[in-house]
Amino acid sequence: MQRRFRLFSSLIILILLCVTAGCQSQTAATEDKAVSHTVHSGSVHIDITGSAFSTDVVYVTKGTKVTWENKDEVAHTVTSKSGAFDSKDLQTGKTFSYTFKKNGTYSYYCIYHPDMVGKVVVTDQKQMSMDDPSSMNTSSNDKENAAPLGTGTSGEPKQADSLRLLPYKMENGYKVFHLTAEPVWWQVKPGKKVKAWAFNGSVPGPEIKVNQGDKVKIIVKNNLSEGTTVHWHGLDVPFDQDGSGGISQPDIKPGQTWTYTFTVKSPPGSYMYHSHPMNDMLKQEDMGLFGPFIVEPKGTGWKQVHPGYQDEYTLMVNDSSQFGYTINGLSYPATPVLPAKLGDKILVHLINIGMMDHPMHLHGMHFQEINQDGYPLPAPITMDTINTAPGTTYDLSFTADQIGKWLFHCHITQHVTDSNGMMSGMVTMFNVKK
Ligand SMILES: [Cu+2]
Repeated sequence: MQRRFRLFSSLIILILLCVTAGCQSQTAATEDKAVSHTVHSGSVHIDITGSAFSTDVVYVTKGTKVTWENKDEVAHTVTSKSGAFDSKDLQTGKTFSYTFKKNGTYSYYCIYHPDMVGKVVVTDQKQMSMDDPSSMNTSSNDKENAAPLGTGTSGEPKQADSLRLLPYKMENGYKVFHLTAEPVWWQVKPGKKVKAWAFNGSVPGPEIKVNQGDKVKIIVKNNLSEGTTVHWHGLDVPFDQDGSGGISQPDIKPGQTWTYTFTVKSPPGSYMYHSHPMNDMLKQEDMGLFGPFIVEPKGTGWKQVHPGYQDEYTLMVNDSSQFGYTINGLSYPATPVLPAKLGDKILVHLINIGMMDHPMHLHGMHFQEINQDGYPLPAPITMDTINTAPGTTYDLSFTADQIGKWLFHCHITQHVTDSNGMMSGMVTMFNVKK
């Protein structure tokens, strides 16, 4: 009897699954009908940047010359899966061209980064419609690209560490910032797009940079489907501005806004903000609702107060189940390559927003830990590996005294290797040039 019931329930689940799958493919087909693609002739240029090809799929006529240019700091290859062409190692600034003489679909990838994929479709047609069954296999990619991928939504300029700086307006002596919590698609690395809940469309949320002594007003809009708040982690704020849902304030309901007002009293250093609702805190942080909060010295920047700091970078390490092991929401090779000139003094704001310890190790150079949780250490400690703990922030200082591409990565091997054994996850590098 029990066995028959199990068989019966399996059958019901199977039917339900089939029905759901059927619905999904129908929706995709309806959306695809509206999409058509220009077919290029003559020559086409594809950039390689951020460990991705600038165009996933390109449609060309016979005789078209396609040129790829590597604008990344690391070498890539443009390798055809069928063996039709192979650029071999394409160093920074180098190009590779191939003229397509036969109709067909040419898939290609980078041998060092198998997630980097692209396609050239060679056709006689002037316009490719997605109704054409020969091009249907590319539709899911195009559809996902059309989704609002997390790129920052309030005009935040992107910085070298790939974080976005949150702009502000001065109003009655207050620096006024706007944050919106909203669902977005986030690209962790080429080929890995996941759903995220983000501030202003990016994971981490935009970097808030203020000076010690500033009066700030931060207006938070909740465009999520559930209540949220924002907690100013490590900053000294009055109790009613603490942002702990159900303790210092009610959750901000969906569609509502809340204004936080405080004076920045904490010393110059690294802090952060993250959602802190009454319920679902684990889910909200896991989905990406956090960002860095950097306090700069009063009146001027670090560069003036500590003469010699030419470069200032913020790195947030995370191990969320949604994104995997990331630095600034990205997994190697999509993580930023941090530029420096030989002799530069570099300040790194290092923040662990994950659930695990991450011993971050620097190749080639030693750094000094100068602050922890924003406060200066009595004496800086020189090291090359710092074990970062969940919820803790660190300020590191070092001089770029050797030319090279120096890795900075978590030293737990599982956090920097994917299931195929490829380097992935919590890896970034400082590119020190003359
Ligand atoms: Cu780690």
